[in-house]
Amino acid sequence: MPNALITGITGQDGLYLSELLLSKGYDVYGLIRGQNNPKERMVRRTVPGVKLIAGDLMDMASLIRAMDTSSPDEIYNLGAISYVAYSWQQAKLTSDVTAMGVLNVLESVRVWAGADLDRVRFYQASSSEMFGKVQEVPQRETTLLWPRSPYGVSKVFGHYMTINYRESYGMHASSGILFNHESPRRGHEFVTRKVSQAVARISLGLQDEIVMGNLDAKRDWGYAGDYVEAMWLMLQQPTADDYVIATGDTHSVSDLLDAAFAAIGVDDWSGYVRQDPAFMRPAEVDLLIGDPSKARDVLGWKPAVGFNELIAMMVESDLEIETRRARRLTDTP
Ligand code: NAP
Ligand code: F7E
Repeated sequence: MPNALITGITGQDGLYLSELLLSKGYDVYGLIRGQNNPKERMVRRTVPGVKLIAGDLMDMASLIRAMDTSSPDEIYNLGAISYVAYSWQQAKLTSDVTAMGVLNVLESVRVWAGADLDRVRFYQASSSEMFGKVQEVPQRETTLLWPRSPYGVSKVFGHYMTINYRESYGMHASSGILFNHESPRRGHEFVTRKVSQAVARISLGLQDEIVMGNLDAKRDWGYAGDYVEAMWLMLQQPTADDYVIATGDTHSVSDLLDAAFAAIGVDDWSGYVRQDPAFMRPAEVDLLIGDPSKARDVLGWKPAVGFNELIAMMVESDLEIETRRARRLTDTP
């Protein structure tokens, strides 16, 4: 069975993709950064079959060592500084990791594989944030890119560098332009998880309100478990290409609040939600909605989990987590 190397193993998608590849019999290697990474225990517990390799996207030597250790047939480059709001605060670091990190991986593969480059397949985690100030609705593979944040700009660099390695070296390098995808494993900094956790805590009487930013922004939200299937499918194609992965539906942040509060039986959430300019962004992406027809026609991919089901799943999971946490606190002598 093939070997796969995943960067970003500690993230939401790294975990789902590892589970998928392990279930298919792959030998899975994950790049983990930092000395004593606090998420290492969680990864070892959640996906014990994954072999961890120390490395950093900013350190090309460590990437070449990771290639040597894992001898990958497939490389999934999921590692990034991925929180858009944070990318304004650390624009240079975001560029070093999220933009230059892609070049470092591509160049490591090229140097390491040498004459056997055609044996390796590469996936780049591109993003709907590249569409930014959208020039077409819905957005598709050919839509002009107009990023609105240092994160978006970095992803555009990685996207075109992936295409360039495909065109320059004939590398099997594909780019998945994924729209927002969420799950109970989503980081707490992202709006869906922030809301699902807060709603669960409000339901349990542990919190009084949620402080939010822009409630009018619209996103095409899907389920991460569905989206990692699309990543794998891209690398099984005879020819590398770029694909939009999306549901084709869009919802506002207000709709997200509707769905999350409905899951705990609350119709009118106005008394629980406060807005604060601190959560507004210097430049917002107002509307994202993807056209996934190429992925459907070529890959045979379609999402299984819809918006309301996704948000209900996240609230239910956070209710369990917060209940357990509250019990542990009352049990403490
Ligand atoms: P995530 O949960 O934020 O995970 C990001 C991963 O990148 C973490 O494992 C993190 O490791 C790792 N990382 C950060 N800096 C690194 C560095 N210098 N060297 C090596 N690894 C580093 O992101 P995700 O939601 O799983 O998304 C996966 C990828 O898809 C990202 O590239 C993201 O930009 C992209 N994407 C995500 C979405 C979405 O809606 N989720 C949509 C489109 C594209 P630590 O835990 O050590 O920080
Ligand atoms: O924001 C608005 C915010 O941080 C969604 C990343 O995975 O998807 C993600 O990027 C929307 C924005 O995700 C709050 O202004 C309002 O309009 O959950 P988010 P994102 O910025 O769309 C793309 C595809 C990626 O590639 C990224 O890596 O929600 N919003 N109030 C808020 N957002 C947050 N985080 N917190 C708020 O309080």
